[in-house]
Amino acid sequence: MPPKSKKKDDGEDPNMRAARFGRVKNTLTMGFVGLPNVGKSSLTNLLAGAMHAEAANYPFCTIDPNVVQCIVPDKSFKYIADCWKPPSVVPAVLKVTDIAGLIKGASEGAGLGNAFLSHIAAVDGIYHLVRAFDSDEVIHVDDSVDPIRDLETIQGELCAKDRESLVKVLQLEKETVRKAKGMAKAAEPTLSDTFKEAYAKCEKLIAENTPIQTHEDFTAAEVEIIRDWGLITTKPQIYVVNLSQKNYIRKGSKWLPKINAWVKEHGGGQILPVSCDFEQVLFDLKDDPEKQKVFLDQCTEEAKAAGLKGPQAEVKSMIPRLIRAGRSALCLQSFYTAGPKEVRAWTIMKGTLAPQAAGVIHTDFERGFIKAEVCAFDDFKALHAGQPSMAKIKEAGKYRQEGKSYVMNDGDIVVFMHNVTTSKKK
Ligand SMILES: Nc1nc2c(ncn2[C@@H]2O[C@H](COP(=O)(O)OP(=O)(O)O)[C@@H](O)[C@H]2O)c(=O)[nH]1
Ligand SMILES: [Mg+2]
Repeated sequence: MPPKSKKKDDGEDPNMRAARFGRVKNTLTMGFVGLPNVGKSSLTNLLAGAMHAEAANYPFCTIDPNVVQCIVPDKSFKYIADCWKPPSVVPAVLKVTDIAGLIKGASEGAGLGNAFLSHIAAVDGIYHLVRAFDSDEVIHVDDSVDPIRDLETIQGELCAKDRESLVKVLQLEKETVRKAKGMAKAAEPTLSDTFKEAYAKCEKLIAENTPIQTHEDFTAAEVEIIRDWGLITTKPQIYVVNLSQKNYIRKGSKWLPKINAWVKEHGGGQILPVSCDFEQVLFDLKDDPEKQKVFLDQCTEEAKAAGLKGPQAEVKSMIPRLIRAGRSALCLQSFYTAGPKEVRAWTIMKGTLAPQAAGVIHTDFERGFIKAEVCAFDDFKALHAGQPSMAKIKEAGKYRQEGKSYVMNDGDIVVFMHNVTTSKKK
C-alpha cells in the first residue's frame, strides 16, 4: 500500500483504494490483458510511439518485444522544459507490457497457459482490452464480436486463477497454525477471525466474477493479510474498449451501454473507449501536423453530421488519456527538477514524503536529507514572468522550505538540500 498521506484524498480516491494491495515502488507497470486479436499489440505500440515528439531527444524505447516505455503526457512538464530549454529533457515514463496468451481455459493451461500468469503477476495494474470493432479481415477467436462474452471469459480466467490461489492460501494458513501450535497433521486448527473474514469476502467476490480490488469494505487488517496472497484481481483494472473508427468518432456503439452495465455489475471501474484504427491513422500522420489537422477536422465534421454538438463533436486521440489513467491507477505522480542543464520529471507514489522523493534521485539525498525547497507548478507558472528562475517566486513568498514530514504534491518543482558528509561516512 502507498505510504499514508494526510491529504484530503486519503481513503476517498478510488485510485488509492485500488492500489492498497499493491507494491510501494515508483517503477510500476501496466499490462494489457485480453483475448487474441483485440488490438493489444497495436495499442501497446501506439502508446510507446505517441508523445515522443514531446521530448525529441529522449530515446523512447522498447525494453523487449512485449514491454514498452511510454512517455507520460504532461503539460506542466512541457511548460517547464520550454522555459529552461536545457540540453537534456527527461520526461516521466510509464512501463506497459503486452501480455499474450490469454484465452478461455488459460487458467488451466490452455494456449500459452500458465505463462500468461507469470506475466500478469509481474504487472501492477491491468488494462483490460475488449474488442467492439467488426472486421472481415480480423478473425475473432470465438468467431463473432461480443465484448460481453469476452469480458466474462477474461474476468472468468482471472478469477479462476485467484480461486486456485485461495485454496492454496487456506492450506498454507492451516499448516502454519498447526505448526505454531504443535498440532497433528489431521487436526483442524482454529484460524484467526481476520483471516476467516478476509478469506470469505474474497471467496464470495471471486464466485461472482468480481475483481477483489473493487470491494470497498475491507478493514486495514484484512488488506494487510490479502496483500500477501498474490491474487491477480487485487490489481487495479481499467477497461478499454476498442471501437471502429466510425463508432469512436460518433462516440457510440451498441456495445457501450451493455459494457457499462456489465462493469457496474462487476464492481465498477473506469471504461475508456479507443479506436486503434483511428489512432493508427493519426500516428501515421505524426510528421505532418497540417495533414493531421485536416484529418481531425474531417472526423469532427463526421461527428457533427452524426448529431454531436459543441465539445462533444471534437475528436482527439485517446492515447494521452490512456497513459495518464494507467499512471493514476498505479497511484503514481511526478515532481520536477529544473535547471539550465536538465529538466526532469521524477516518478513517486502518491503520499511520498520529501526524503523518500529525494531518494528517487539518489540514495545519498535521502540519507543526508536536510530540507526541500519547493515551488508548486501553478505558482511558478503564475509568477515566473517568462524567466527560467525562481527569483520572482521567492519575492512573492511562494518558494517554500519543507522538512522531513512534507508530503509531496503532484507537480512540485523541487531542489533537495542534503548533507554529503553524512552520506559519505556510511
Ligand atoms: N479494423 C480494425 N482492426 C484492428 C483494430 N485494432 C487492431 N486491429 C487489427 O487486428 C489484428 C490483431 O491486432 P493485434 O494488435 O495484433 O491484437 P492482439 O492479438 O490483441 O495483440 C491486427 O491485424 C490489427 O491490425 C481496430 O481498431 N480496427
Ligand atoms: Mg498481440
